[in-house]
Amino acid sequence: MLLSADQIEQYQRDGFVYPVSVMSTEEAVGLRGQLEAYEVAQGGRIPATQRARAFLLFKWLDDLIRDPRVLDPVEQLIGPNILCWSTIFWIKEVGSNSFVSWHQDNTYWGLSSRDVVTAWFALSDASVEAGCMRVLPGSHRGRALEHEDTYDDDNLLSRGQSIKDVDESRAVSMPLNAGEMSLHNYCLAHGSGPNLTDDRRIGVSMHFMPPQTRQVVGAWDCAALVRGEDRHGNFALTPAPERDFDPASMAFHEKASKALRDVLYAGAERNPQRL
Ligand SMILES: O=C(O)CCC(=O)C(=O)O
Repeated sequence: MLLSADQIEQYQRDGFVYPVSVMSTEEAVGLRGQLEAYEVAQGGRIPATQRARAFLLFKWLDDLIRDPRVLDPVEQLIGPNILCWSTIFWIKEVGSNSFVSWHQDNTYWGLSSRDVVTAWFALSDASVEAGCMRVLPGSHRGRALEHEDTYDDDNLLSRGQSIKDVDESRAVSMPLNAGEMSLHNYCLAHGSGPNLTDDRRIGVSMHFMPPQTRQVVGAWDCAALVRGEDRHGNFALTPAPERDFDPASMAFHEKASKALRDVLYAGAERNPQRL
């Protein structure tokens, strides 16, 4: 579904737009089922080392980052040539205290562009009670806010990075039903509270950027070319898995995950290996 002119204007002004319908609840439940079947088969929750860049591991996730229902609205925001830099699973278990502190992703990702879009796709209902994402409208247009690393055990972020002073009275919640996504600029301040429901809250974020973007922190980085062409060559292009745990893309995932950790933990005092 394409964004309306009003939605595009809202994204530019406020830094986010939601809900954007991607697929039916049934189809999203099917994707959740594939993730959970894998968890059952390997005897536990998805390991931290497979939270990021798992489009190199799961065919269904590689299909999702290339799905026109995801990319058509993204193209309206950043143009026809699109790289997917990473994906991250965000899972809040029932009864856990998992949360995401207020943060701006451009502070940690080492990317040169301000035009990076996060599509956060709901694999389960992400209601206010389930701890859906909250955003601070317009914060993507200002300066980078000061963060501190907290390393809080319940924080799903790599180093528990947290913006020091946030005026929460200005925050907007972005509840989603399974099968919907939100789109936000990665410079936007965002976070989320714990899941108070009796179902897991499962989302996957997909990070899209124009190919002229450069990695300015890491020595080597990679991305999937998901639409159009890349005339810049700033990122090694990732292979697309032909099936789940395709050996070629699995080997690439190992290298790609290490490169991501090198960027996310650059200058950090600790590395709690959350990704
Ligand atoms: O899943 C959440 O609640 C937060 C996700 C997030 O921080 C992100 O997608 O950048």
